[in-house]
Amino acid sequence: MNLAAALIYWLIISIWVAVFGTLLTFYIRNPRLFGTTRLLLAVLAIDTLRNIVENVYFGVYFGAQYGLFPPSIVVKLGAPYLLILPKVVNVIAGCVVLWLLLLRWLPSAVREHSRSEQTVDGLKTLAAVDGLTGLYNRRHFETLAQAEWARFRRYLRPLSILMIDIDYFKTVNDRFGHDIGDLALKAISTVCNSAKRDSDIAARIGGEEFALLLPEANEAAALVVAERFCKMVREWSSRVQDGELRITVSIGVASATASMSGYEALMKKADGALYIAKRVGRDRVASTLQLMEAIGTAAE
Ligand code: GH3
Ligand code: MG
Ligand code: MG
Repeated sequence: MNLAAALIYWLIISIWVAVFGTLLTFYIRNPRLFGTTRLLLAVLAIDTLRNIVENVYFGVYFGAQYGLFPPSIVVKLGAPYLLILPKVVNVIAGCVVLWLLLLRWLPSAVREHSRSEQTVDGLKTLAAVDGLTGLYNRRHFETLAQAEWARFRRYLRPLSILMIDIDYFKTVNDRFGHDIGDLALKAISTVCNSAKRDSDIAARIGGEEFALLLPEANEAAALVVAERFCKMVREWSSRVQDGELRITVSIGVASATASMSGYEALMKKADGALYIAKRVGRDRVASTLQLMEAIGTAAE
């Protein structure tokens, strides 16, 4: 029975050595994988060593008492000043473990967590934004448009869209070069941001195509925004390259109606209006409302 008690110490030692060895092997093979877990491993290593020291001490002591080792060891290790040694080691290890956990691991774990949250935010922004203009890209615009469409369906609040296309942009690139073309794209994105309210959603949805989604705006209000947009582009264009670079935009405007199947139908209707604006001369705004009014006037 006593021998069994002595052997238990050695069993505990072998378990701890196995745990410690496995952790060390994992760490040596994948050191970069661990992050702040390294500090937790250090804590575990210290605790393991403390356990091994204590159990080796008492393993040898009781082993000698029950005939596993020479009896002289009992006298040596049984000396009171030595018996206290494993306990002192315990206290020191406990203090180091607490210091590591509270003052090193906890702050760096918090730091690592907020860093990874920032990385995720950065990646999300990168996936949603167009690199050249900083406006939303088409994919993200459609996600937001879908949400606005759902709001429109539920509360039947006004919702309008502007489809904006730069006129003869290919010629601009051909005449002035791609860099000036890019400059014009950035200028249009600035106009997008200036012309819109905070709750409006602006995006670059194609090469030289932009969209502005206007929640809480009916077609008449959207037409006002569109006209202002055209004017701002003209004004910008007259200020650059001594007025040589003539940049204008055509804009198609449409508003959501209950009979539409989804935001795609709204975009399609605005695309139709944009097509009309292009056909009748560019540098202008067109909407189905205007078209209906024109037809009405012609019929009178
Ligand atoms: P329209 O008035 O009928 O719209 O004529 P357009 O020339 O504007 O239209 P088209 O579709 O023929 O040409 C679009 C041009 O936009 C062609 C392409 O070179 C240019 N473009 C697309 N993306 C970029 C870009 O990122 N930078 C620059 N500089 N040009 C671009
Ligand atoms: Mg186009
Ligand atoms: Mg164009």
